[in-house]
Amino acid sequence: MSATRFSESVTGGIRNGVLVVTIDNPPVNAISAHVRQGLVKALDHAAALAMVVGVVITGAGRTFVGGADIKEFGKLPVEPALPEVIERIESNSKPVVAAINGAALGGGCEIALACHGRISGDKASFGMPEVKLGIVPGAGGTQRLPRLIGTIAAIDLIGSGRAVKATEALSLGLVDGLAKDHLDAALSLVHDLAGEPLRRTGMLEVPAVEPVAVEAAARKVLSKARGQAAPAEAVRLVKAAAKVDLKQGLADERATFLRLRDSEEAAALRHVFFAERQAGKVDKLEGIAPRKIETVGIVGTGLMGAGIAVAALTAGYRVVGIEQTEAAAANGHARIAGILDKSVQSGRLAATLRDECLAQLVVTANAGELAAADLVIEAVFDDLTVKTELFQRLDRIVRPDAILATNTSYLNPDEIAAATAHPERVVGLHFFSPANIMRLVEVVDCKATAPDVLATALAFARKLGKLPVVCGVTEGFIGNRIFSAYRREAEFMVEDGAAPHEIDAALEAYGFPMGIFTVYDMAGLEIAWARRKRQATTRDAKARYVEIADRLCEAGRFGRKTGRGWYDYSSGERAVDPEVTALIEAARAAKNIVSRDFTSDEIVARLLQAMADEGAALLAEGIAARSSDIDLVMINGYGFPAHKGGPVFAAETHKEATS
Ligand code: 3H9
Repeated sequence: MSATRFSESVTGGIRNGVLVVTIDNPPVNAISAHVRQGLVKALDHAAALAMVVGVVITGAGRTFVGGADIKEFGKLPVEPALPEVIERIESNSKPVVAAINGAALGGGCEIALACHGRISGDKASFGMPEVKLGIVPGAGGTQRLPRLIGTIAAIDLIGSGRAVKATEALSLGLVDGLAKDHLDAALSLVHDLAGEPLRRTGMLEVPAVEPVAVEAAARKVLSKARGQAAPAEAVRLVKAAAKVDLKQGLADERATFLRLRDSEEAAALRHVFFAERQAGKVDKLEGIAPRKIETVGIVGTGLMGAGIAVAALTAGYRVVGIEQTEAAAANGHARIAGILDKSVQSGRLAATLRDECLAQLVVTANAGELAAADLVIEAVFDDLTVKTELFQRLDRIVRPDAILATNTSYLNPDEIAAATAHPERVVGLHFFSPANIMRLVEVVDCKATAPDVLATALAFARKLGKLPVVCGVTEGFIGNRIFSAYRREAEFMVEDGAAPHEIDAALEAYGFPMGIFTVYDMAGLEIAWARRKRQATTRDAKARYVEIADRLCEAGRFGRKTGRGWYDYSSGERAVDPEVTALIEAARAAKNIVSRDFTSDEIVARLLQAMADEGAALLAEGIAARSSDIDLVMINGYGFPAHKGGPVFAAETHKEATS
């Protein structure tokens, strides 16, 4: 098959009377201008050759087409636009079949939808993740997908942005066939279709469905939208596909796409998209190979240790859990098995995989079993003596090339490392609870951590499906340092006149799932109180200190679990408590503070600025490598709304908008 080059990224060759067009635009075959130009030229070429009966479109490498080229957003448009290319495909007089080798996402899925037939390879996946970028599909997805798979399934896929694997795509009717050799199957489908009336997706009727079922599907998707515009717009467009003709539906979709593409929300989510791809990249690790990890030791199988164990087991590692007694080990085993069972019940894990995980798990009181571990993670009580003594013991048990990781939240891992014989093999892996669910891991690059140890920790976190962010040593690392600044500012505002429920309401309206005082009450107030008491003697006496939280703790108000904290929970719901209001007023009076009102906008602006200022300090100290890492930590570990881009990004945009 001799190849014809249609553009720098699109080539074609004739096989068995069919023009096989390959999109080769690494790394993900995004639909850059030259891809669009190449596809049109390829269709022209096929039309001009009488011997060609039809066209197959496929992708080179692991991806079919990863969607529109996001890097082109915000630049001057280059002809032809994707909707024109898609219209060319759908109206082509010779059959066009997609041979989908890998991910067909966004515009990639829209190309497949416009074809007259779709054959999926077994590694293919399909999705319209546009809402995750703050936009809606802009090349016919909202109009063609419901015609093919029905309104309800289309609302689910487009409104949530979730991707489906080949088998689910087949059962939904998104593809016509699933074949190991998808290219061969696509070639024969072209021959079957040649000369027959072509099934053009845009010409199909949307299957009729009960309106109540449509509303239920819409509600389900929108309940997770947290105030974002794109999911609601996507649902509106999909619903409209059943009511208006294709032309009108496409025009509405395009106008909505262009409007949202230029919105602040979309800019924020694009920032997050590229931030995630940058995270965990460390210049000094260029060319450094990670060590091989097969067996992971986890010391302490409480809530945190058990969560880490589940994350490691489901990623395919063998896990050795260590407890102090056999009875505690049995409990730890049961805790881990319980989390795995829950994952099976919620459909996140196949039952067979749970059994495979359990076969890879040992929990024992015999620390000697750690001799087999390549990496040991401690998840024991956060106390320096406990952790240093443990690491000294581990030093004598584990192999010389094994890595030791601490999951401390607040202690100084350099001090833990310094107590060991080989500080260069110590690294921090700060997981967030529940560790099997939360995506964020702060990977702490300690003073003596060897480069290949850091590279291994990063590779391990990625293999767990986590988002690793590298961070230097500082009290509380990136997340808790920013969180402390955020909490401090919120307490300053309470002292100055804002009520806790006003601050929470402003934060929740902004997009946080919970306001900071509600989070406090959920987590419990006593641990932070104990820390404040420990730090009391070393605190800067001149720095402003708000005592209200201490007063709450002294009154036994430790949060939700005691029924009272910043709020009262005696009715089962959070309620403003006059006792807390009186306590706050007394604290203001003691400092002669004249209380004043705060608007929601001012509350949010001050909290964003406090976080951004602390972020700037972390960058200046070299603790964080880039401001986008700070944004990711707060989004993935502390509920900061992704569609605002993270605190540093948001403070900047907020400043620009108000200046
Ligand atoms: C759209 O299609 C709108 C249309 O409806 C309408 C248009 C009119 N563009 O994730 P990875 C880069 S919106 C540009 O690590 P993986 C990425 O930045 C689009 N660049 O790979 C990274 O660069 P670098 C809808 C992109 O193998 C590199 O590729 N589509 C794009 O783990 C590797 O990325 C989506 O939202 C892009 N579209 O996963 C899909 N995608 O190496 C977004 C990636 O310089 N993409 N890059 O850091 C993905 O979900 C994953 O990249 C994918 C591969 C699953 C494809």
